Amino acid sequence: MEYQRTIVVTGGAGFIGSHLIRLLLKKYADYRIVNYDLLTYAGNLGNLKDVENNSNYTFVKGDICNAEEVEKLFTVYRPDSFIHLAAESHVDRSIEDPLAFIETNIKGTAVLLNACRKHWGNDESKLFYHVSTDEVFGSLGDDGMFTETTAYDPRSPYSASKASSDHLVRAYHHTYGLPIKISNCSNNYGSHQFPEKLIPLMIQNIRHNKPLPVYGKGINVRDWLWVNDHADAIDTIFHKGKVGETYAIGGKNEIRNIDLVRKLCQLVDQKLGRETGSSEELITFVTDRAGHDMRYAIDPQKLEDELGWTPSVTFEEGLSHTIDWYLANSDWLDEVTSGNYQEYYELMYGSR
Ligand code: NAD
Ligand code: TDX
Repeated sequence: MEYQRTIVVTGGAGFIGSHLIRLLLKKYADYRIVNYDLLTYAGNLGNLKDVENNSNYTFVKGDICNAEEVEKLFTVYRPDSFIHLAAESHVDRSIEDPLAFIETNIKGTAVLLNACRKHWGNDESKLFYHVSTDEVFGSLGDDGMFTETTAYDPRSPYSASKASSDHLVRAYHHTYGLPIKISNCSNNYGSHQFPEKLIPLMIQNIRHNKPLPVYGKGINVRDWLWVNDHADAIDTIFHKGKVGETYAIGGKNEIRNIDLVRKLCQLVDQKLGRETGSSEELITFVTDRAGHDMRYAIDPQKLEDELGWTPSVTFEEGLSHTIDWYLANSDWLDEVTSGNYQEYYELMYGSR
């Protein structure tokens, strides 16, 4: 079959990547989607079981840091676009092991950019779409929101590595004319998220009546977006966004961590038929994250005004779907929290 486009999604076996691939396969029957993923602890092909036999979907196991493997990808599939999500994505891990983040997030992005530059030059029918985070902008006080023009001020090894990768992507556009787009999104939540991140970790611990570790006083604020709405925004920007531009993605949905954890306790209790809010007794305030950013908030006005994107669900709806998924897929949760996860948990929380 002649495909209209061949898109390589890097990190497609991860949380956001698997949702994006599902959306692209559903909407674009004439696209070939190549999922290029190293299957680290965060990658899980089980996230894509429902689409793995789709004729226009291919999985290739490979490392974005390996230039020879990336070259082979070009020889075999001749992609016209990359949507680049592969990364080390967890802030706490970046505090333990910063070099892994520099290797994957900076070098890996540079290897991909170099290959795209070599094969595409400045051909405007091609596209390198880089998926990034609002954490590159640093930390907000009580007021204000991040926009596309906010100055970079990354403060964790994770966000510094993502900021560096964003700069490289812009540098390849400016210097070599490589067609690029970048988006910076706020915190995502939804199904298939590895339970090192706040929401699935809390759901898993509530299920098992384990302590709920809230960092510091729990007053840090995050701005949450349902992962399917992020995938939809990426699709919108990929197709309608302007080359060379950046788009901020967020759902205008700020909440303090402690309020979110209490909400999760209430909802999970209700859904499990327990006394509502009884799990709040499990909340345990633990030593704060080093360098913990206080507040993130994204202003998505450019994306809404110029490209007509808006989130499809409220936080209440998204959170309810999300909890339902984890409770209905407790095997998934128990499987990904067996093995190495136990060591990770002990390292992060054992003596906290
Ligand atoms: P994730 O940790 O769930 O998935 C990362 C994926 O990348 C995994 O499948 C992993 O196997 C793969 N990977 C890691 N190293 C690789 C390598 N060297 N080569 C090939 N594949 C490799 O991450 P996520 O939460 O889905 O985030 C995806 C992207 O979106 C990241 O770039 C992240 O910075 C960005 N982002 C995430 C959020 C969020 O809230 N999760 C918000 C904004 C932006
Ligand atoms: O056990 C916990 N207790 C706790 O209080 C964990 C895991 C987190 N927290 C706090 C830290 C943060 O203030 O909850 C908040 C959310 O933490 P994470 O889920 O680790 O997300 P965050 O650090 O905000 O980063 C996320 O959003 C931006 C993603 O991990 C990044 O990949 C993304 O770029």
